[in-house]
Amino acid sequence: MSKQRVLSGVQPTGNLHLGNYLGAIRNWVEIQQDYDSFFCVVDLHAITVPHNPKTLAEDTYKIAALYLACGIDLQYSTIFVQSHVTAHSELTWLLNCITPLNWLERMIQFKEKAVKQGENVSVGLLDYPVLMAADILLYNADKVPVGEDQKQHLELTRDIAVRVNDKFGTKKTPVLKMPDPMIAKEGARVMSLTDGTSKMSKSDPSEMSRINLLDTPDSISKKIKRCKTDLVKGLTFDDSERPECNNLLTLYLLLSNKTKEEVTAECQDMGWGQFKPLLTETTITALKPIQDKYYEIMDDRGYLQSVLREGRRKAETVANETLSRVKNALGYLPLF
Ligand code: AQP
Repeated sequence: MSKQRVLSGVQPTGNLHLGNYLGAIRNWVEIQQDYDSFFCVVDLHAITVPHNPKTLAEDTYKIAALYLACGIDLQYSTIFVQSHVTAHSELTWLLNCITPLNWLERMIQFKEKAVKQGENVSVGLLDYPVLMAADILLYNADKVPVGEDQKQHLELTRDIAVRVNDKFGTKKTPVLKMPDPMIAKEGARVMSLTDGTSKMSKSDPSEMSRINLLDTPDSISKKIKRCKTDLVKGLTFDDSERPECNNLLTLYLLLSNKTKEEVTAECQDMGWGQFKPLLTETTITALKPIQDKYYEIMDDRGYLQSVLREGRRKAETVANETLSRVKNALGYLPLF
């Protein structure tokens, strides 16, 4: 029996942080052997907010190198750049014409990001979820491993697929495959170091709010030393009054690969003065091998390019087939 397919991606905007790693990439690494896995650098998404054309290409290389450094294995997975496969843009247009505007206007991420953009908010930002739907549906993905913040976009993808299938397919021959979200129990929502009630995010103006995968030991140590805590004695998970405590313990659990029971037993009587150095050491140790491998890969640009060239070839084969199927279903005059 052939393997189910997985598709996911990260935007080349800014530095990857522990939220991107623990909420997404680390889970990809864990499941990749069991699926036919496609991971893309979603550079078309990166220009839905103002971007710097001087750094976009380099940032794209960086994310691809980080995928490899985090453990994405080419034996099981395909890594490619979204804009290298033009079917993403073309399917987005077709889906745009089928998606009701009010479905997009109620997306939480759009509302949150639009507020920050003011008058300059682009049509692209509103359309972000349709592009994401195209990404997923092009690859007939069965599963989409993402953090909790992308759940609503996944639901929209499913709604779009249902609409296309109802309008242009039949029960026996649906045009598009229905994908399911795959959201990890722990790490699905890593929170900011400066506010345990908002998610760790690349666009937070404060560097102190996140730990980046490429942060130096010094910087990691400084950020954890200054992160927000509370005055309660002892450390506990799942206390809604202590979001920072829950977040920091969860980070420790994930980065040390210990169970919740083990972390509870180890940390329940600790104070912050004892726990913070422990979390610092654990974070530095967990990130070191990723950082070493990353710099090695970034130094070999020829290798990185060959990975992305081969990835594009594989991705294009699948994506173009789906695009043709959709165009046929919509009644387009085929090429002759
Ligand atoms: N804090 C988080 N906790 C868990 N998962 C997270 N993800 C992002 N933040 C967290 C997951 O990372 C994947 C890639 O995200 P992205 O780069 O495509 O875009 P994003 O969600 O917009 O990332 P940021 O850091 O949150 O950027 P901004 O600040 O622009 O909003 C996704 O699977 C996401 O769920």
